[in-house]
Amino acid sequence: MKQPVRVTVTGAAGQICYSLLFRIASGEMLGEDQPIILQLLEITPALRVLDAIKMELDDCAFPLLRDIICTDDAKVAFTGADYGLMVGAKPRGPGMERADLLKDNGQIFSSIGKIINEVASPNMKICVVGNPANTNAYILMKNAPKLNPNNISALMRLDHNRATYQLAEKTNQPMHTIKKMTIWGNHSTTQVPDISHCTVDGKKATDRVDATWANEEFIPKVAKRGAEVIAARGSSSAASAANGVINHMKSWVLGTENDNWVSMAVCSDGSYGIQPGLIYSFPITCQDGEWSIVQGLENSDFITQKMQASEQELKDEAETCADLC
Ligand code: NAX
Repeated sequence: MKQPVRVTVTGAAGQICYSLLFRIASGEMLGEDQPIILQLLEITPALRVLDAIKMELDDCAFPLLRDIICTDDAKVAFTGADYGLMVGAKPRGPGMERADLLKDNGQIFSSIGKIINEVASPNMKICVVGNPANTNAYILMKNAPKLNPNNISALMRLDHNRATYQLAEKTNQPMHTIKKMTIWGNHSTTQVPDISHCTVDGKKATDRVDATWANEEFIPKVAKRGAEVIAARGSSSAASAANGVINHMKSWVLGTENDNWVSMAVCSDGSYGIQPGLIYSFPITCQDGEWSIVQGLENSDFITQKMQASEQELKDEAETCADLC
């Protein structure tokens, strides 16, 4: 049996975590041979609810779960952590745009970044979920200079999975036959779901669907799916977001399939002309715990313009939160 790893999860008493924690503890994220210690962070008023979640985790008798630490002290939560899942933040409510959240949530990520810089291992792998996820990851990165920037990512896998479902439904093919889906950019309505390089059952997706559907229906449907769920549910996506986190971390740690890639927001190295240092979503392959941006894809002018618009939004968000960085 491997040595246990420490997984820190913030916002642990919230909606997403009510699904996420149980799936981590069951071994779905890091593998069925990987024992886990959960280090759960919440704000003080939510500690009572967090206790109840601990009781339920205990009552599952998960064989891999070695310990659960519940705390409102971020220093305790991040000490010794191997993985950090940053879910804790205010969720977007009905009629609220992500930009509205920037001020409140940016503050959380700036103070958590400073604490991580002080107590965490520079090798801790981080996935930021709390919105606006890319810019929160950017703020965290700027406040934690000891951390390797390549270990800081933001969640785009929910968008990637939403896009995969839409294409599978349109082509009437099973989900596993869809490969090489890409989401470029920001986790916002400027994101660029792109089927240009996709295959469906080994054939080019662009031969199976027409460009009007891809450009005028598919892109806005995926980009606005979060708002559609909020309108129907009264609160933001939870179980599907938790599933995205599980998929994101599993791909990163255990690797991607040979003939496929995933979408992750990572620190740009200038690939595809995107400003270095922005946390931008690219097509990504992973091996031995390291990610690489898929290189050499030819993008149409239509997609390139949209990629640049999403990049501009991230530049603007970075500008807005300059005082937090
Ligand atoms: P909830 O409000 O149910 O849970 C958030 C939890 O975070 C609460 O329990 C709250 O007490 C806690 N919290 C607040 N400040 C904290 C702090 N400083 N330290 C630790 N914990 C803190 O929201 P939930 O539905 O779980 O969503 C969490 C975040 O994920 C939101 O920002 C939401 O917008 C974002 N999402 C991101 C998605 C993505 O794909 N990147 C999709 C789903 C979701 O919209």
